Formats: sequence, structure tokens, C-alpha cells
Amino acid sequence: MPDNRPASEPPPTEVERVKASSRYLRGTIGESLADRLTGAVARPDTHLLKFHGTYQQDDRDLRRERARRKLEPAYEFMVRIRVPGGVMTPEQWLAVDRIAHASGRGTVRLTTRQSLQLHGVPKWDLREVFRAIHRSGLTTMAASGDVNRNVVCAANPQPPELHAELVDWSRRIGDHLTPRTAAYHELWLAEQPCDRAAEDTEPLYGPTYLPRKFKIAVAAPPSNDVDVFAHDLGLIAIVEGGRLAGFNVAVGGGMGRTHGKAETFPALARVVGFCPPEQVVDLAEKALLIERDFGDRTNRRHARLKYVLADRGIEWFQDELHGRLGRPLQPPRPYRFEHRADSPGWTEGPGGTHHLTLFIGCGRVGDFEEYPLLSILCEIAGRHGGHFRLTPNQNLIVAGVPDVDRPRVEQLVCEYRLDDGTRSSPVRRAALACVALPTCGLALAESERYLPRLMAKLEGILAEAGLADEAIDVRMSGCPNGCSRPYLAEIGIVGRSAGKYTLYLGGTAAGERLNRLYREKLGEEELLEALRGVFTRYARQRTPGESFGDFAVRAACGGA
Ligand code: SRM
Ligand code: SF4
Repeated sequence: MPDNRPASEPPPTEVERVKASSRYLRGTIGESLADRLTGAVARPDTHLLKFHGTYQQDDRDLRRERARRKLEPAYEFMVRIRVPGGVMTPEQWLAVDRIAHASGRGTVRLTTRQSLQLHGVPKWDLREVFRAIHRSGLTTMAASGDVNRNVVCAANPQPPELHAELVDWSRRIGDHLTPRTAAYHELWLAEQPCDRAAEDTEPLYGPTYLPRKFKIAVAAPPSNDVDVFAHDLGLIAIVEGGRLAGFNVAVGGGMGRTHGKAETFPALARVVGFCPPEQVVDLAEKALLIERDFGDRTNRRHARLKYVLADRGIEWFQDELHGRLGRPLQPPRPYRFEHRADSPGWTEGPGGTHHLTLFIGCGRVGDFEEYPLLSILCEIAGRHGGHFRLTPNQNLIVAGVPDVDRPRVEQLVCEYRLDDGTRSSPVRRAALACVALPTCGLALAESERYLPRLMAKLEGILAEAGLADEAIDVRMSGCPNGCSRPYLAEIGIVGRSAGKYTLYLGGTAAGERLNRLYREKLGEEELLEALRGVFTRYARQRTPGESFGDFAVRAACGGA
């Protein structure tokens, strides 16, 4: 890349240089895949592969032993499958199950953004895995990388008829913002090797794509299940007279921060206006282009849209957006969020159908000892004529069950105790944990593997304080990147180092306030002790109807 910058300007990051010389995301991925001497790919290709929906990882449980034996790390790949609006067919579920067993660790991870992840795929299997995903009608393209990601959508809105319309808008936005490069087809799907880089263009993104990832969510009040304020662009559906009138537009949300670096911070998206449905695709494009043109390409920790807004101001952003749209947004319309947790059990769907929301602990679906969850879900998929919905709370909805089929699904639910979620404590049902160890290369501490154990202890101290029935939300992340959106939780627990966590308190149950730092570097005993203290005070001193998050801000964290 020619370097015409003034000497005072910092250089573009390594990732920017790799993108620029990648010929629209090709790089040397073909050569890396063909290299049988290592389970890894060349370093520049690790950056490019993310755009194709896969991350190079290594099994961190095996790192030390492999190093002792002078072996290379146990390289494997995480494959992320985009599921627009979280809606998939039972056939697609069965296809993903087959792939997970043939090439992965035999489990499927439901993510906080309505995607699926397969872990443990060897490099040699990637091409076949991508082809099988493509044959099922899903894709991994742009599931990650510096592009617009899977557009998430309210999983179970009211009225239920609204869902199809919101998913349709989510899909249209997602399709419009999908990269156009032929690299994906050439590398993974084509029968014969080919390279059409010379003819390629990226009309929206250009050759260096975005400075950083871009995330969009569509919410349907009163539920904020998508955590709309955690997104670069949040769209809040406004229903008037029973019809979708349009969307309130919120910009500049994000969670990631770095311990000890005050210049990195989580931010809530801010509502800047309203737009009618037919303008929403254009609006999403223009917001993304502002990030493309003004995001910081010299520092990836300062590159998200939230930092553009922090540096230039919300008025600047509005002027820029209005200029690009050729018109101002309308003033925002009234809306009210009341909650964001899923409610396990049956709800009514459109046209006399029914939806069954199943609680999936930490989003991990597998065949566990005494609980063959993946097999049971496959059995349901094999007989289900409706569809599946992934929720942003890492749960699964068996959706569109007609009256006649409901008894059969109910029988399976009873037989296999699938409704255990309905009976588990409210605090456990609302909890989220990110993946963390052993696959996530950025994890500083455990999360998914640890939260269930910690939860049992938390349930104990909640019961001691007489709070067993309170639905306080707890979110754990293995590092400050915040993949479980912990800074929006009433209790956020964020990994600091092995066995040590930072404790944040004071989010709201509807996800409209960031929580605050309460205590740092806590081991398990200290963490439980700190929470026992706050729970006891909450039980004694809360005002009528006061939520735990509100109490924590008022009393525990030093007043609002
Ligand atoms: Fe995330 C990076 C997992 C949702 C903020 N995230 C990662 C990686 C890919 C680690 C890496 O870069 O090597 C993790 C892979 C772990 C593994 O082994 O599977 C990972 N993120 C996840 C998932 C699977 C968590 C989960 O348990 O569900 C979620 C997948 C979403 C999806 O389907 O696309 C996931 N990540 C989120 C969210 C939540 C959201 O978007 O609603 C956030 C916070 C919101 C945000 O983006 O600000 C999030 N992930 C990050 C960040 C920090 C980004 C930042 O701006 O600072 C990173 C690190 C990075 O990008 O450099 C990251
Ligand atoms: Fe990994 Fe950190 Fe995200 Fe957890 S929060 S999945 S540890 S990057």
C-alpha cells in the first residue's frame, strides 16, 4: 500500500495493510489451506479468514503439554454461521448437527448475536464444512471481520405477526451490506481453482473494507432482547395502529474495553431520530459508510463507531448522516422497553401456531451425560414443520408449531425434561456467559465452563438473603471485550486473570444503563462475599419495587 501520510500521522495497522494487499480477501488463503505441514495458516491469512467466517484458534487446555513435547499448538478453527434474524429451518439445524459431528467438537454454540458456532474444525476440513453449510442454504461469509455482521432481530415480538416483517427488514439490510467479493466462492465453493480478483469490486466497502466490525440490531419494544443499545446501529421498531410505522434510530453503542486503558470504554447507542421502513436500508448503508470513512484505521482499539462519535460529537454525526441521506431524520417517536430476558415455555405465534422457548444453558448444545440435548433437538427438528429461532440470549425457540403437532412436541419435552429451564431459578435463566476457555484466544479467565458452578453458589446466597425468586441478571465474560454484554447487566462479572474477576453492578433489566465498577480482581470467595453483602443490603433496604440494578446504583455504587 503506498504510504502518502504526513510523517506525524501514525501508520495504518497490520490488519489494514493485510486487507489492502489481499485482493479482496484472497491473500494466500489457498496456499495456507494446501500446506499439510502445519495445522495453522499464514499470519496474514488469520486476519482474512475472519471475513470468511472462521477464526484460527488452538486448544488452550493443551498448550502447555504440547509445548513441553515440542509440538505446535493444537490448531483448530472456529466456524461462525450467520443466521439472519436468527431464523433457520429444521433441515438447516440437522445439517449443522451433521457437520458438528463430522468435523467439529460435536457441539453447537448458540451465540449472543443469533449465530451458530462450531468449534474444533481442523484446517483440512474447512472447505468441506463451508460447502456443507452453503448446501444447507446458510453461509459463514461476513459472519466476522471488518464488515457488517449478522443483523440481529427481536426473537419473539408482540404482536407475533410483527416477527416476519422485522426479519424481512433485517435480511434486506444484511443482504445489502454483504461484501461482493468473489473470493468466498473461489476459495471454498468452486470446483476448479480460479482467481477473478482482477474483475472484482466492492462498491460499498472498497478494498480495505471497514476499519472495524459493524453491528446492527432490530428491537421490538417492550422487549429489548437484542440489547439494541450495544450496537453500532440500533433500530427500534415503532408500531402505530397495529402497523410497523418505522424505526427509531440509535447509533454508537459497543461493549469492548481493555483493562487499564481508560481511553477504551463501553458506550450506549444514542437515539438520533426516526425513519420509515422504506428508508431503513439506505440509512444503514449511510451509517456504515460514516464508519468506513471516519473510523480510526491506525488503532483497532479506537476504531469502532462509538469512538468516532466520542471524538467528533453526536451533532457532527447527525449532520454527516443527514447530508449523506439528503434529508434529516424525523424526530424520534415514543417507545418503552420493559425487559429483555426470554421466557421459557409456550407462547402464542401467528395464525394459531405456538412457540416453545427452550432455555439452553450458556448457549451450548451438545449430548451431555444424562442429557442428550443435541440429539433431542434433532429429533424435534426431524418432525417439526415450523422453524427454529435463535435468541440473542443464547436460547432456542421451536417456532410455528401448529395445534395438531403441539401434543407430540410436548411429549418429547416431558420425556426428555426439556422444560427444566422453566423450573430453574430466575437468576440462572437470565444469565449469559461468553465462550472463553478453552477456545477463545483472548480469554483471561473462564466463563462458559465456570458460570454454571458459580451460579449454584449464587443461588445459595440469594436464597439466604430471601431473594431466591428475584430475576437479577448476571452476565459473565472471560475478558473485557464483553461478548456477553456484561456492562449492561445488573451484575457484570468480567475476567481479569486466571480465577480473578472484576465486578460491575447497576445495569437495568431492560438494558438501558451501563453498570459501574464495584470491585476489582476478585477470586471466587471474594466475589461471593461482595455479592452476599450487597444482596443482604438489597433485601433489607430496597424501596418498594426497586430493582437490584437500581438499588446497586443508589446504595452500593455510590448514588446515581
Ligand atoms: Fe465477541 C472477539 C465470541 C458477541 C465483542 N468474540 C471475539 C472472539 C472471536 C475472539 C477473537 O477475536 O479471537 C470470540 C470467539 C470465542 C470462541 O472461542 O468462540 C468471540 N462474541 C463471541 C460470541 C460467540 C460470544 C457468545 O458466547 O455468544 C458472540 C458471537 C456473536 C456472533 O454471533 O457474531 C460474541 N462480541 C460479542 C458481543 C455482543 C454483541 O455484539 O451483541 C460483543 C460486544 C458488543 C461489541 O461488539 O462491542 C463482542 N468480541 C467482542 C470484541 C470487542 C470488540 C471491541 O470493539 O472492542 C472482541 C475482540 C475484537 O474484536 O478484537 C471479540
Ligand atoms: Fe473471548 Fe473475551 Fe469474548 Fe469471552 S469476552 S468470548 S473471553 S473475547
